[in-house]
Amino acid sequence: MNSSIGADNKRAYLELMERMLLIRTSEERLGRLAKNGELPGAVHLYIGQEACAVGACSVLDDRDWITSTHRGHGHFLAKGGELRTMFAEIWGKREGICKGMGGSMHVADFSKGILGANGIVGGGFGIATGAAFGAKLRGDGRVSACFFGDGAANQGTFMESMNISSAWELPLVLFCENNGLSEFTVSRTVTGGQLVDRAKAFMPTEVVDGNDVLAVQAAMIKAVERARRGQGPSYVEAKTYRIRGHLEAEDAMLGGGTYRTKDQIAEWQTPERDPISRFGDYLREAGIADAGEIDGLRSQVSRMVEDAVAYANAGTDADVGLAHSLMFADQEA
Ligand SMILES: Cc1ncc(C[n+]2csc(CCOP(=O)(O)OP(=O)(O)O)c2C)c(N)n1
Repeated sequence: MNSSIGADNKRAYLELMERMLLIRTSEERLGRLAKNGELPGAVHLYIGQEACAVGACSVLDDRDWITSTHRGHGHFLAKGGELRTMFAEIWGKREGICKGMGGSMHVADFSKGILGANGIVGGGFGIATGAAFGAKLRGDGRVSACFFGDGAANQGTFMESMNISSAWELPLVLFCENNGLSEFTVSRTVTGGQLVDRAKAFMPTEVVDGNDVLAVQAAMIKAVERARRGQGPSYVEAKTYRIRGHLEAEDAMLGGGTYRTKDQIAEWQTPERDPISRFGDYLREAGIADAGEIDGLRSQVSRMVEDAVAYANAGTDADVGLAHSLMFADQEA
């Protein structure tokens, strides 16, 4: 693994592990609940891509902005969003981070710099670029990071954001999670050339193993430092894979059709490729943490997830009347 924070910094390493486990465990729980019909609406799970959000967000602080995607739970948790209120949001409860009005695809917490998951593919480009422009105008040193998928890179707004962020030297990091899939389509069947080549025309680029949390972190450190120095945007592309379907109702939606084989999925589920098990191996082999400590994190995270399920179940259904009063920033709930 590519180590960038120094093996002596044990706490920082364990935090990376804890965050990835939190995302994995909470998403597996959501998957089971969705299967049992116990969640309102659809969920798009992030399982397999945890090292991207966690590695990237470990370099950002609360003041920095992120924009996310339809697959946004991992970004929300990696940036410091609270699990309980995220679950309550997914459950459609008033206790939710957006009062239950947004649901899974719109989890947001501005106090943590989380400008929101987004059901519009490519919708984050303009928002993240605008946040970066605001940071530049104010000179407040904030950085804006835009998470997007390889499918979103085929939206025109990708080009528009690269252009203006480059021309105006905005503190922006364009972070592409290239999992090779776009909804139910294999991306290469609808994508010309290499995505990184599009970005090279505008800014420094780096392509990393997106299942190696330390490699992601190392690339992000360079991109964020450059942005903070006022030198403009960077593009980071993390090669990864989505283990679950596009959404949890996928099998029913596809009606027996498929766009990938079980063997293709299994190729990414090996201990050497899975972002969590390989980081666990690294921690043990480097003498940073033993198996007992990692198991301790697993138990701690499982308790947090069960607590969040109970919190969300005990919540009150969203007040639909709020739909008319939450449109503008100066309106009170
Ligand atoms: C503007 C827009 N067009 C189409 C869709 C339907 N849609 C949902 S996800 C998706 C593909 C997204 O691909 P990618 O960005 O690679 O995300 P991933 O497949 O990794 O989740 C599409 C076309 C949408 N949500 N928004």
